[in-house]
Amino acid sequence: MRPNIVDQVDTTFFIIAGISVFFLLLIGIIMVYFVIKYNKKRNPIPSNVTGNTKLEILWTVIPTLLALGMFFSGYAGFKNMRNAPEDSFTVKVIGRMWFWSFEYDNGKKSDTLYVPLSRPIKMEITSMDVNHSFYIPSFREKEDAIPGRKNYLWFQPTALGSYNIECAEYCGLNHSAMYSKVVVMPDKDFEKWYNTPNPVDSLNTQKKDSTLINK
Ligand SMILES: [Cu+2]
Repeated sequence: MRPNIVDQVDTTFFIIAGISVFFLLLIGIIMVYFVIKYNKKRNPIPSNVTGNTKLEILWTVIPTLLALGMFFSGYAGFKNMRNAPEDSFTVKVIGRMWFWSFEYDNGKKSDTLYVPLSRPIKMEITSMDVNHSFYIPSFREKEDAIPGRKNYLWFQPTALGSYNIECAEYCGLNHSAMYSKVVVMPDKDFEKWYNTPNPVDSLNTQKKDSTLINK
């Protein structure tokens, strides 16, 4: 069983945020204390400090270990996120100005990402025009959609429902309206949807809509 990507991303976030807040307080408080303790009035003749080897080793080694810890925590999540399990259900994700579309192995297409609850979902991400970024905040996943290149992400749905998809890379006029949804369905409902032929091209309708917005 693979570790949960959401947990991995959140853990890394809290480790980094926790260390940052700790040092913000530690350094801030010590700084204020020293400003008061060593002000000119109390120390008319400043002492001549030339160096402290022990202290310098300490403030090199500790931050190095902390930074390595942050890196490995982030890298573990990154590696998991980019390597989909073998038995994943694959969907092609295509970014265009300014909407997302999804293509399935059986030729099914949609402008909403429908997925079954029980399968890991592998996304093959590309773009037809400019750079976009495929972002699902609830799943803590984001990946660039680049013309002529395939990028990969995967996720394991854990709850039924509908989650926002956004474009996270400025891609022109209607970038801010480049939204879609992931809909996690019960397996049976998904089977039914998957095996129903496409309705009269829903993508064409959406293309017309986005042309209207541009006028
Ligand atoms: Cu975009």
